[in-house]
Amino acid sequence: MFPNSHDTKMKSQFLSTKPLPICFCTVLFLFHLITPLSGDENEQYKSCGNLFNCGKITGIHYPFWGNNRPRECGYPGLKLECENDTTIIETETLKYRVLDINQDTQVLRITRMDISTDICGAKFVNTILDSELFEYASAYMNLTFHYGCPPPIFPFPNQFDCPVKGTTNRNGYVEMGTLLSESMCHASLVVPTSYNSFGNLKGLPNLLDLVREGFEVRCKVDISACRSCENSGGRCGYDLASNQFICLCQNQPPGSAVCKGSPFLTGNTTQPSPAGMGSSESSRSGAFVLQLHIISSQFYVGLNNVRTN
Ligand SMILES: *[C@@H]1O[C@H](CO)[C@@H](O)[C@H](O)[C@H]1NC(C)=O
Ligand SMILES: *[C@@H]1O[C@H](CO)[C@@H](O)[C@H](O)[C@H]1NC(C)=O
Ligand SMILES: CC(=O)N[C@H]1CO[C@H](CO)[C@@H](O)[C@@H]1O
Repeated sequence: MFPNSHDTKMKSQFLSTKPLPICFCTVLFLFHLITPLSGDENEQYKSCGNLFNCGKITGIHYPFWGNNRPRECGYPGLKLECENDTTIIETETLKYRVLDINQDTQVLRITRMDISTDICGAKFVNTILDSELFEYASAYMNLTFHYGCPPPIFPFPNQFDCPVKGTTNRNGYVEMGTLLSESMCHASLVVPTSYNSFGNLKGLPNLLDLVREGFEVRCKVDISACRSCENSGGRCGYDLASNQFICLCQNQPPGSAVCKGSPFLTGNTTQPSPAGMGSSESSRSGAFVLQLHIISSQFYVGLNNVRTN
């Protein structure tokens, strides 16, 4: 098996010890990598992996937070609440019922809580979007609700009756569009409705039903950095101290735009429980060590052949 020459035998024994230190170092290096960092560094990573679920709205993540998603997991102002399986988002002046969220397009269908719950419980404020956070996502049409109006001279469609503080007039009615002229009524408010659903209705629509169908807004918060972060295996968070997005990586200190990939992880974004993670990773690193063994023994054999020839 070994060459006869005493001389070459000694050489090969000398060479055979060479690949060993490489393997040893690799094992130490891998051991270090698969040992999780201790402490709170992964706390935010963990909690920002929670999804917001409420009634029919499920799987919601950055830039939204709320419920089991702490404040540092979403953009300020995009807090979602859950009440009786109803998702609610609140702005400075109004609460909105969230009917649908499409996280791919960042489009939300919302409706004012106040008027869609109780027409007489409406706050007399116009519906004005926070232009930093939202823009209209599709064509819409304003409806103007008038409250505390004098009795109409002729019957009016979409009339309603509500007591209003400060006047004995209880008549109310809904007008399409935004009223530009002075109204005879005590108060009025403007509510957007989806133009599409408006067009689909035949005859005189129940305008309050239109209000309940909501309107579409697009969240303007830029999530491109978040997408890159998630594609590198990270989770999206928000640094409340510096007021900016941060990429959270498992077992890595925050601060980089994307997570550092390790050569034996074939970068998939879904990372289950830390336990599952560890076991799959150690089996992968085991395979890697084995591969290295094969490579180094091939290297040894090759080298030996060169020497013996
Ligand atoms: C949730 O249900 C409770 C009890 O039925 C009720 O008092 C409350 O107004 C409801 N909230 C919403 C947002 O519907
Ligand atoms: C709807 O009403 C709002 C608030 O009164 C106004 O700012 C907006 O321009 C109106 N939009 C349309 C399409 O009339
Ligand atoms: C093994 C595995 O989980 N593969 C997934 C990696 O991620 C892509 C999408 O990003 C999935 O399509 C694969 O199934």
